[in-house]
Amino acid sequence: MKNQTKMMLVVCLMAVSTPMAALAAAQDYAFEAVKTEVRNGPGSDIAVRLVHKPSGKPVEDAVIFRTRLDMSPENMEGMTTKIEPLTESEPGVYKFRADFTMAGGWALKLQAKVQGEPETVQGTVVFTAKD
Ligand SMILES: [Cu+2]
Repeated sequence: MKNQTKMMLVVCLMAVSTPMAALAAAQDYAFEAVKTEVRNGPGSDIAVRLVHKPSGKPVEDAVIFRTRLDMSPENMEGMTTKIEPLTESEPGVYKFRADFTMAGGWALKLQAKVQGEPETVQGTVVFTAKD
């Protein structure tokens, strides 16, 4: 009787936790700015760190397949600029070269594939371009 109760509990927990786990997976990762304040102007280097939140560890070898840099933090969502990826400088740190055209807040929106994670990992990192 006791074992059966335990079994039921395990089955119930699995039923409850499985969809949650699937949802949580991509959210277990966060992009953050290495340095929030960056130089305004063309050819400005910026860097983001990809972190696995539960372990706090940097995530290496992620494939960042889509980026968009726009001024949505300043209510200028339509104002975008060119950004090109540079090589991963240290494990989990991804560098880019951006052509900032205005001082102020810029949002870098990223989509990435992480090894062992079937879902697309998404993130937004806000930088402040200063003259
Ligand atoms: Cu602007």
